[in-house]
Amino acid sequence: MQDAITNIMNKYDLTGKYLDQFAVNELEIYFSNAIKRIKTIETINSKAATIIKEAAAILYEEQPELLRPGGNSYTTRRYAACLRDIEYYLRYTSYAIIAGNTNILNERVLDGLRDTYNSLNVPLAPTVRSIQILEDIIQNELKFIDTSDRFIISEPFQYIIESLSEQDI
Ligand SMILES: CCC1=C(C)/C(=C/C2=NC(=C\c3[nH]c(/C=C4\NC(=O)[C@H](C)[C@H]4CC)c(C)c3CCC(=O)O)/C(CCC(=O)O)=C2C)NC1=O
Repeated sequence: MQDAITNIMNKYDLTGKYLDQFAVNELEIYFSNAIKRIKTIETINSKAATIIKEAAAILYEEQPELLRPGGNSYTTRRYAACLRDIEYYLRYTSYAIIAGNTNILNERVLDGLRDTYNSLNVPLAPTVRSIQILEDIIQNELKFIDTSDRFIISEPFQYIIESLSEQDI
């Protein structure tokens, strides 16, 4: 697991260098929006259950066929699995947001996920959509104005979306 700080230190440790101006600039960026990162995870933590419910409601309103016979969320077992997956995405993005680094997503969420989904016929497009809906809900809760502040939130969600959307080679 890595965060913005260990990420920088690892690089400098590899070459045995002190933290120079370039490293300091990177660290300053991280610390300058730290309060916003904390605010974001506090919001996620206090509203997680509602956020997940709302995300699912929007997804199923847009794509009601998922809930019908033949749909991947049909049966309470699969419906519950889908909501649990949405919960995973919310929780792990909150870790990545406070870390200021997407490394944790590779290790804990994305490794092998596409293959698992493909083998279980979990459709990727509505999964990707659910992740975008989660981001939209959180952006809407926080209402940051600056693009760089909005990026704090979008970074991990877009990272997961890109990884799940990658074309097979
Ligand atoms: C922490 C990292 C992590 C992730 C991300 C994860 C995902 C994950 N989702 C799964 C299943 C599933 N995932 C879904 C999800 C959906 N179906 C839909 O219609 C929607 C599009 C979507 C919800 C948005 C469903 C329905 C299943 C059950 C599929 C089945 O067993 O038929 C499975 C197969 C094993 C299981 O059912 O538990 C995994 C591993 N597991 C993990 O440990």
